[in-house]
Amino acid sequence: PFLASLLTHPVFIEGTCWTTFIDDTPELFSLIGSQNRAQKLLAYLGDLAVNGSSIKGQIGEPKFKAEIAAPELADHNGQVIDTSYPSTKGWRNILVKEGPAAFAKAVRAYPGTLIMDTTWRDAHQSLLATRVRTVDMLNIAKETSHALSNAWALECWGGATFDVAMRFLYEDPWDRLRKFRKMVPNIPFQMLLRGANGVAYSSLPDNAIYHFCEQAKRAGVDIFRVFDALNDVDQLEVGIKAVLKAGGVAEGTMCYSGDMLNPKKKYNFEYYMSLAEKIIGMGAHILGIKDMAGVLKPRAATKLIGALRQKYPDVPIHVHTHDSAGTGVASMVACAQAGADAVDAATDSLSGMTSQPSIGAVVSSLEGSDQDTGLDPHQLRIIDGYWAQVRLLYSPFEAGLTGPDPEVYEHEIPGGQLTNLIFQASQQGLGEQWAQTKKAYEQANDLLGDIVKVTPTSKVVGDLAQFMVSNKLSYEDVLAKAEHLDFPSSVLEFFEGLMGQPYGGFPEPLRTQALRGRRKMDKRPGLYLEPVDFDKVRKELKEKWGGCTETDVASYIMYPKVFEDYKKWTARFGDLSVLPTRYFLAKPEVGEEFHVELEKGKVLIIKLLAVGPLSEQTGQREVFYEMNGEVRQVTVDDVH
Ligand code: 3PY
Ligand code: ZN
Repeated sequence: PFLASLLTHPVFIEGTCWTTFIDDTPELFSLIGSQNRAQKLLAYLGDLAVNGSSIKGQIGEPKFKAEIAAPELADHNGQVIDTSYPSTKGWRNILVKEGPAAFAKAVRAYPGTLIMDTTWRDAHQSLLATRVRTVDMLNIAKETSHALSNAWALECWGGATFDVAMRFLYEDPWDRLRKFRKMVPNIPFQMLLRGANGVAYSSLPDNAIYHFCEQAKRAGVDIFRVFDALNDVDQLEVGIKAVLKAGGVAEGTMCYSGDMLNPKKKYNFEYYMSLAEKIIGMGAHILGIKDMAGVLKPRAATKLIGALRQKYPDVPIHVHTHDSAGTGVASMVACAQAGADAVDAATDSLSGMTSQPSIGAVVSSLEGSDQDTGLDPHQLRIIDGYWAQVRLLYSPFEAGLTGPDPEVYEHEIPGGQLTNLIFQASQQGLGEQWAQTKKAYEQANDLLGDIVKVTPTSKVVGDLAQFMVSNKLSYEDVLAKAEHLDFPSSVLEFFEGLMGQPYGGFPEPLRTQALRGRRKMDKRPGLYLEPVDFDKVRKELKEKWGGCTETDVASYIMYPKVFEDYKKWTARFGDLSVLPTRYFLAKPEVGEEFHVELEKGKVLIIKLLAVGPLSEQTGQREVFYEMNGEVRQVTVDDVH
């Protein structure tokens, strides 16, 4: 069947590019060896039944064990909406037909404020350690394509999701993106690109960024939010140019830090206005403002967005925030009223605190005003009913957030990192430790020169803060003992210039004392890096894994070790992205039946029958499953 499908496939007949054909048509390959896939799946299920979950960061089992069904979508009059097919209405139509400049013009001309829904990326990155799996988004994708058809975009890719998909969920991020695209053809997809770092934690050679953006555009990304963690315009420019070359919509973004209205703070109104001018000058289609910590208060938002709106009447403005302090809705409403074209929000059940503000709250706040979002709150609530259940399914990854933290105005910890640090502190017994970490973070930031903090520079500040807490070092101690301290490697990399140049320069003499003779780069790191030899990478991957696609090449260049581990895992257990999350994270009850759709029309009905006793000789156990009516046995090493 594989050969027949291949030989009759129109792209094959036309004889167009082979490598991208493989990337774009993975379903052909899934026809091979479903028997083999079932066996590998059984190996995973057996291991899970004996040894428990090996997913990093998981504590306990999901709270929610029932099946989660996609809800029936209906409009505010109760009229049922047919979701057997995705919607065909949406802003992506303009983009596809007329290109990025026409899209920018159309959204600028739209009288209301558009919403970007971040549920599929930043919301779960900020609340659930980025652990939400492809299948749980696909299961609500068609309904989402209808309910959010007037959305600016779905943010669904990039940032930490690329790394985490491979590293912890054993999923191919490109496969995720292609599947989303098929289910949601109408709403633009947005990704987060860390400028010259791509989706990695430090700079890559420029040609790697160009190659990555080309692949991402081809696989389904429409809008690229490009930022640099130090607002270093040279670093930003690499990303913006790569997006423009790939034909994507470039959302050139400035990261908002501090408090623009506080005269004692470093980043003032003039700083942002001048940065915006440079970003727009680079040819960005959209101006993004990224408030990664949620410190853009409503009054500052009104002043900044108002001034930008006046100065750049033709450039769409898109604002991102986090709700850490609890002021997210007020700030997004202020942005909308001051002239922003789009603001970010997340489905209610995955909103608030370190995530984005609630979509229901933002939409309702703007409803009926000149800034109406054109979204139906009723439909949004139906979609959220699904997410409320999914959140419980991911309860093993909850950080234990209990309420807003207005202290964020002091410590300025970005949303995603705040969750992470709270989680780490709670593992060590919260209380005193957490209060100290927050204080140390503030001091570490001052020591480093009050830098913009977002991946990867936020990690530098976080690492220095933890270093200070664990070594009981005060601000003054660090300055006095700098020449003798073994600073965390991320701090040294920052001082070397590997993350770009901070505004106002590096703090001296701390930089020189910490580096002790290590190199100091004073230009963007990409200028010091050898370009990637793509043919060499392709050859290496082919030799090692018997074949490779162009997106494998991109994954490997971004994360060589993570990619290799992912390949080893899938060689052992197969592609588990199809396994429902409940059975990916925990074993079923004995006798509980569940279904796995290996590929369209190929469903396995599975039941755990028994876990056998431990063999003293081999240290193994036999696990018995029923698969489509046949008893299957798997031998598993008991690692306890
Ligand atoms: C990322 O880079 O992953 C971020 O979400 C930054 O805010
Ligand atoms: Zn964010």
